[in-house]
Amino acid sequence: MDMKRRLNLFFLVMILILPLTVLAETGENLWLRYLPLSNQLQQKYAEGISSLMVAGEGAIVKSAESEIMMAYSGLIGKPLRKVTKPVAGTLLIGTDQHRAIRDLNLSSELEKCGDEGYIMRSVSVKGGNILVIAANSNAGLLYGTFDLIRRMQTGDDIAQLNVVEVPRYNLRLLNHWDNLNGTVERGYAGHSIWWNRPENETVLKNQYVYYARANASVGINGTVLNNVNAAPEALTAEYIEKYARIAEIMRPYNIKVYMSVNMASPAVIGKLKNSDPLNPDVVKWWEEKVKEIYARIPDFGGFLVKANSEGQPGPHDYGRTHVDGANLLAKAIKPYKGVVMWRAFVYEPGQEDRARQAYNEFMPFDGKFEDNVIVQVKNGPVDFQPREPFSPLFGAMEKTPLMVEFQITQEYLGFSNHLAYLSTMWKETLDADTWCKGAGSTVAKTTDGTIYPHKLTAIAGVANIGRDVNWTGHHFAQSNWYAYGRLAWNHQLSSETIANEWINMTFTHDQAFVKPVSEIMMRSRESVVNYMTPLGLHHLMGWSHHHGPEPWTEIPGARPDWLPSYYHKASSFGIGFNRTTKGSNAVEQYFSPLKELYNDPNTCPENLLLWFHHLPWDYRLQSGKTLWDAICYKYYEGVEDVRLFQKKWDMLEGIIDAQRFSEIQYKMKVQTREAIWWRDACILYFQTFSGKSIPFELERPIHDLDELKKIKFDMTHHN
Ligand code: GCV
Repeated sequence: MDMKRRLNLFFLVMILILPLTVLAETGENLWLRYLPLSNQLQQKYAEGISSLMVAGEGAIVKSAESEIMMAYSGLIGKPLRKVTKPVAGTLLIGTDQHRAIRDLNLSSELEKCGDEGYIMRSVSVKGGNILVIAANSNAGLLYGTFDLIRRMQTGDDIAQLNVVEVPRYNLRLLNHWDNLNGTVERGYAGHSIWWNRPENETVLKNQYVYYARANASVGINGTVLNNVNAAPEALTAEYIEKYARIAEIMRPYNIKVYMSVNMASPAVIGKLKNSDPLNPDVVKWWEEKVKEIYARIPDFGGFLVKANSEGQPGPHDYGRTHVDGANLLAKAIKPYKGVVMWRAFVYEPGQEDRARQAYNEFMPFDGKFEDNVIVQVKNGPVDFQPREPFSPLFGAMEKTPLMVEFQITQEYLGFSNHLAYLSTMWKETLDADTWCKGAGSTVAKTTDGTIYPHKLTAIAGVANIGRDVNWTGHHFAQSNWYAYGRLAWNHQLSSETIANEWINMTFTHDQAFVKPVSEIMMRSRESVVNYMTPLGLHHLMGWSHHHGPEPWTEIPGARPDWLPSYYHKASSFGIGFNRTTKGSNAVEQYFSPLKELYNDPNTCPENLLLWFHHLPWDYRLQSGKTLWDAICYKYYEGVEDVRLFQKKWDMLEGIIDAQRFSEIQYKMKVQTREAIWWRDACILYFQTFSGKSIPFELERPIHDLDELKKIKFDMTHHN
């Protein structure tokens, strides 16, 4: 080929490829993309902030400084000049220990900010304004800086700010269910970012710094690096060293590391005779282990424990109690200011309603734990279902601090294949009224120190992060990581506000995109509930994979409380779990007037009806529909929703980059297909009990029940 033809070919290829690369985004930058803003915004912000003065020192302040420099030059398109004296247009970041901040007389307001809060305020000086971010600690400065960056990323006005922000919970943690062999329990975004990594240190460090920045940007200040189904080896010198290296990278972002521990560790790795919490050798072993950890990680956060649950060892193995186990660790770690998060996720197969068990097991221990123990309770009484009532432990345990555990990873909500924005689900729990001290005693207020003035307050979210390029498998699953952090910081934020922030930062400011996408997100969780488990149904999924529908499961030898039939109790009479006073009486664990409200099918919220009641197929709902018809309509509504989401999404082509657009488009196809799978499986199966026909105006199922029962779900495509 001659030179001219080669050149022509080269230009042709470039013309074809260039737009694709320009338009491609992998999602790896999360919501911290820092791409240039519109000219108008750039001009506006550059007028407000043109220089930076940092009155502080230390690694965390350095992180704040480098973040604002990076964000500014990316968003505004020019570097932020550093100055040593504030002048009009200066962004001044500092603590009260520095003169430049002291001179502003902010101390009475800083008193409200506590350890990690901050003030952000415009102050007039000669020739204009300066913008001040002030805090009592470097951590507060970091969070204030990220707040300012978020405002710029979302196009907010920053001209006359007067902000005081204080986090609602002291400990705002991610829980990684990552195994030391690199797999992730219920992880759908690839293998663990922490364990069994062949990459070199630099590659890992870059990834971990990005992780730390993303977490700090939403206020997350702690992370548990290994699975609650904990391998005893996590406590060996080898892993303590690995923990220490990660802690070094997290520290400049105010993130502490925590470890899940296995209660049999003294016997398994310490070679003691047993792991009995009252055995003096065991007590000594834990004391020495804690000493070893703190020698390497002076700011180590503490332990997370799953004991005597789903086969994990614990104090019951020796006839001891949860209190014995938790206090053993608490005493060992107290001199170092560490905490113990002891999980209340416990249940045993047997006659008793599983939804009652955690309450029954933990209530007798209220007030018996050491003051550095906090009991970690899943949001609902069973297990992270698409909809559950809140756990009755909230509000009931007064003398012991409780923390809510949410699941960010979508174990029961379609893995990383379904678009399900979970903020609305978490708000439902946080805003739920427990009535423990009369009206307005929300779950949030019972756990954040408002109603019960515990000093130790915390919240946890089971992470959805893996080695996938976009971190979370589905691009929209990033919004759940983001939303969890924002709610952990301030549970009063609305889900819509959070969604809009995230869309603006992650995709575009274009309202033609923001508005429909926000509507999709806000509706999405309810749609999943409708096509999986409407009207309070729960636990209808396959017993091992937890993904597709298997309401019919009968597995010889499997635990009866793991089978869907235990939960739906469908028969020719009707469907639902009777938890009223005439049934398992789980309603008694709630405060009045909730218990009475739940007990009566006429007052029970319709979306929890079959959680609390077993009702005949002909039972009439408020709408006048029979129960059977209402179930059908709900399943169909869920499917119609996701079809509509697909249509809305298709119309947005061209507004955002082609790569993320088409990857999301593909996932939406999968979601619709699976929603139909759920609908058909549940309706056709329940129909074998109800004997009724599907309402005439609804389309016919596209599957056959026998064919559905034969589907063998293959997990390999979903990890
Ligand atoms: C970490 C559910 C999940 C398990 C998980 C458990 C827990 O049962 O299916 O994978 O184990 O919850 O929260 O401990």
